[in-house]
Amino acid sequence: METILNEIYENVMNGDQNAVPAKVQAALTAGIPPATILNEGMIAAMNQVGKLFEEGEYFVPEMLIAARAMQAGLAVLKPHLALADVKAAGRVVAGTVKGDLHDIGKNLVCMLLEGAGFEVIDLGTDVAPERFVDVVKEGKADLVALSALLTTTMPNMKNTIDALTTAGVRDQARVMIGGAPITQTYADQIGADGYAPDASRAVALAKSLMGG
Ligand code: B12
Repeated sequence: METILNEIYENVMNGDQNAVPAKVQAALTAGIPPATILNEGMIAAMNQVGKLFEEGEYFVPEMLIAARAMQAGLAVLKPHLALADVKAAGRVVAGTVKGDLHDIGKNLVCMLLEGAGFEVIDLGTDVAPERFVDVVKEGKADLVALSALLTTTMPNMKNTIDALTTAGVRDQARVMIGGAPITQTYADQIGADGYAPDASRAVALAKSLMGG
């Protein structure tokens, strides 16, 4: 088990887009739990990539190819993260806020929410506040899930909440936020309804915000 997880870790770090899906499949076949593959193989590798970037050893291209390798692996993992036959638990509109292109964490949150029975409208990355407002106005979402990975784009979470308030629809949906630089303190500061540090706790949070 250790060996194959180490291989996944190395392959994500090195951005080996061809090796990662095959290794993830091999790990699943070997009976390693999907959450272990995700956390100990893939997310651990992305954290190391971030560290190397900070230390000046990796540059944007290396981050990008590591991200692509991770996404290739996630595609294999996805059906195994989702639970079958669960009924809709609520409707979520999700997106990475304006100015921010990071989507791996947001995609994972969406995958696990879907797996838990939520209906998810994923607006993608670089999403302007007005686009979230439109979906809420149309009555298509009970929850708004905002992701930000950059300290410079975090204020767009507050801008989105403010836009919901200005549009008079703030009370129609609960807002949950997350992403590496986000904290509970920040969530409280900007008037979000909840924060979660990872995708599985995002699901628990979403359920509790739905009153479940
Ligand atoms: C991959 C990556 C990239 C890729 C993104 C590809 C993609 N498709 O996403 C690329 C190469 C494009 C990129 C670009 C940049 N990046 Co970058 N990137 C990363 C890296 C290495 C990994 C991020 C990641 O995917 N992590 C894995 C996922 C699973 O974790 P996660 O996103 O945190 O999500 C989890 C939780 O946070 C939570 N969560 C996430 N969203 C939500 C939402 C809700 C509602 C909830 C409840 C929970 C939740 O659940 C998730 C699953 O557990 C991080 C380093 C790091 N440690 O974060 C740097 C990092 C975020 N990047 C950084 C920087 C500086 C940049 C650039 C500015 C670099 C540049 N000079 O151009 C650009 C900005 C581009 C832009 N406008 O967005 C810095 C940010 C520093 C800062 N303080 O702001 C970091 C921290 C690297 C570093 N250590 O310096 N990056």
